Amino acid sequence: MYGIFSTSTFRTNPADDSKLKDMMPLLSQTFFHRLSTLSSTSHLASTLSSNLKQLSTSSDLKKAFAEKIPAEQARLKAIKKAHGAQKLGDLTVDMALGGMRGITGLLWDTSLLDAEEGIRFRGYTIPELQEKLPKARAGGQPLPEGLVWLLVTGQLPTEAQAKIVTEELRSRSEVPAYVKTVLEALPAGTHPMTQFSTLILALQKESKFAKAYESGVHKSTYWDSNYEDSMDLIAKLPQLAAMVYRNTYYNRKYISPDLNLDWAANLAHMMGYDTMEAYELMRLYQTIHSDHEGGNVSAHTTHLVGSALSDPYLSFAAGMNGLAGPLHGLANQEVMRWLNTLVKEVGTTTPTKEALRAYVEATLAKGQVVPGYGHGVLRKTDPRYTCQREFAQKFLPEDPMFKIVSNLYEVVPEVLGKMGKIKNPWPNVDAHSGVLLQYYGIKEEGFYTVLFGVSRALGVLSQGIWSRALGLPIERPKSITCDVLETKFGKVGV
Ligand code: NMX
Ligand code: MLT
Repeated sequence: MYGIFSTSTFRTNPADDSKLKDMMPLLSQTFFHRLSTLSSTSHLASTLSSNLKQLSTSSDLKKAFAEKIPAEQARLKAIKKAHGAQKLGDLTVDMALGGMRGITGLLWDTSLLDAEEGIRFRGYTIPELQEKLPKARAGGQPLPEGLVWLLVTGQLPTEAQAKIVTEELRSRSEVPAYVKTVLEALPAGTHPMTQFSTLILALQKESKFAKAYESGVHKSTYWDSNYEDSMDLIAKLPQLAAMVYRNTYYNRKYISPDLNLDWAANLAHMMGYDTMEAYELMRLYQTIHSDHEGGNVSAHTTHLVGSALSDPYLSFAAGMNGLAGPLHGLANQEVMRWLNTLVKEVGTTTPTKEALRAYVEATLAKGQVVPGYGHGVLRKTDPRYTCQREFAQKFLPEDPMFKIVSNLYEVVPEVLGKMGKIKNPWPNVDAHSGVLLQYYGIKEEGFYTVLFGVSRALGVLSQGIWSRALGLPIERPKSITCDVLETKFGKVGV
């Protein structure tokens, strides 16, 4: 048998397909109505190209994507021709020495971050996505599959189109048997993110992009095998993640996929969590962590490595190694460790605000960061924090850990602000996610970043196929030495 679990129960129902075709004109009309209402209420019009706004009635994601390519290629060419010599900003030495902060140097179409407002995915805010993307349950959380359609095509999907992505991912989800061998060969104590990244790399032998390149395909077709790899990888990631989870914390007692479930619910299921609320949380979690424009470490790394025409497995694994850093995605693990230590040290799950303040101050006094606070671009509370807070207010308002997180929101910004150097004292996405997970029983914080990583694939791989379709070049910024700086601007006494 190929694969770890039998997937023979899964079949696409051909009757469903023909029903969908019949429904398409009606669904298209509804979608067009939704889109036109929306473009007057958001700045969608300015962020989507005219090509991407054209309605697609395609019942196939790859076809819908392919239809868009020629016009987007032409658009980029025209932008380069007309505006190529325009300036995007002035570069200072501080910027070069300060982690390239404030330097605009990347094209990233799937999302855009505003310092005050937060993230927009193809022009839509998180509350807009919660309202407009198809859902598994009425009034519930968005299906990440609908987000994939949006990120790849630039258009909100119909219910039917989101379902098509669910089916496409199911059909690609089988994980080769050797993956389990690789996983179980890793020494006990290997961090879940290292396991996750290793499994992604192990799958690289499946790369259709690498094979196509080796066989000498024309560069105008790179997007095709890149799409195949990206969708194969997105489809398999829930199972890889769940295997890492069960390998690390549950004695290798793996749980087979339930191929009747959607992509995110199946992840919760394979981890061992089968309640409606756990499914809903996973759908929300996987939606909101997916993309945060191009400059964050995981996105930029995936993009950089991909620019060398390394295939999606190689480039995404590299991105995951960046996500595993404590100033980036590992912060969700660090937040939960920090909260657990807080409860242990103060000796109660209902600490006063004074006790919280003292704990935050003690953290800073030790020369450590307060995890979950601050951001490289955002200058307000992260809307991803806010929507998780709303979820908590609805489903776990009395949870002691949620109450601690709420009280910290009232204490930490003031303490951090007093340091005088932090540019954003407000909470980011990681300040909240662990509290929701622990409430539903997922208490193993060492695994949290893997969940972030599964979601991040949706954004960075969607952008990746566009990068290949647009023929974006290999990245190669210029670096500089201290000697050059001193020669150029003068030696400074120390
Ligand atoms: N606690 C303590 N000090 C902080 C914090 C914080 N949460 N955030 C920033 N600072 C310090 C920072 O270390 C720097 O100090 P120094 O000059 O001594 O090096 C100073 O404030 C100025 O930093 P900023 O320019 O405000 O922030 P920067 O853009 O350099 O870094 C982060 C952004 C996110 C790396 C930083 O805010 C941080 O370390 N936060 C805590 C870790 C975290 O939550 N990371 C998750 C980010 C979101 N994600 O998912 O990736
Ligand atoms: C992210 O989601 O990637 C983080 O918020 C970090 C960032 O945007 O710099």
